[in-house]
Amino acid sequence: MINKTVDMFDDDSEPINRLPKDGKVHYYGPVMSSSNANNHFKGLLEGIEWKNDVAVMYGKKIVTQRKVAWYGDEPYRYTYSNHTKTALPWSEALLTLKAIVEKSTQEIFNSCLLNLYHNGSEGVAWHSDDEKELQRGAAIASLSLGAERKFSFKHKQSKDTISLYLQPGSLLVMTGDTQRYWQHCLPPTKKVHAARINLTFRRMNIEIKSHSI
Ligand SMILES: [Mn+2]
Repeated sequence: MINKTVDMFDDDSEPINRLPKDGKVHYYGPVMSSSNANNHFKGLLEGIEWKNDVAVMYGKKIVTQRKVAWYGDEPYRYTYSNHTKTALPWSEALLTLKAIVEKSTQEIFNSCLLNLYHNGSEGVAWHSDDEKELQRGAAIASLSLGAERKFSFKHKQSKDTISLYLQPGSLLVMTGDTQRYWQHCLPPTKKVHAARINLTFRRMNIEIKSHSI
């Protein structure tokens, strides 16, 4: 554990902003007990409809080792890396986790993208969550379960880099201009041999939802 809890909150008992400029990243630390985090991790491993992710790199379609799933209030359609997904309806477990995240952040979310990283060899390259389906500037709340992993931000112009470690059961929230000015990544590492599940709660634009179901 890198950060002492006493240093994490300012006078309003809000977590401090981890970015020096052009956006806000608040790290809340764990928002549930470690046994709850562990139970949710095991439950999601079994209960989520995990699918291999498909990405297009250098014009080639590749299947990633990392698995993903997409849930929401409505069958929203979401496109990234030239691949479209339709949101599945919330499970009870996901609604429980959504309620915890909404209570901690005082924000409302209508969808959740889940990622399963089987071990440290799997990660995500530098990117911003700036897809057109997402409400611009809306909070994106990232709940981590399972193995602790390093998470990094890089400013698009200055290349300033900020890293932090995401503990099991912890919450990280990105708001404001963060996606516009910063990229983030989950760097692969040889040090981690266990799996991590990440849930990113988001706000989709309602008008883009699919009406087919
Ligand atoms: Mn992202």
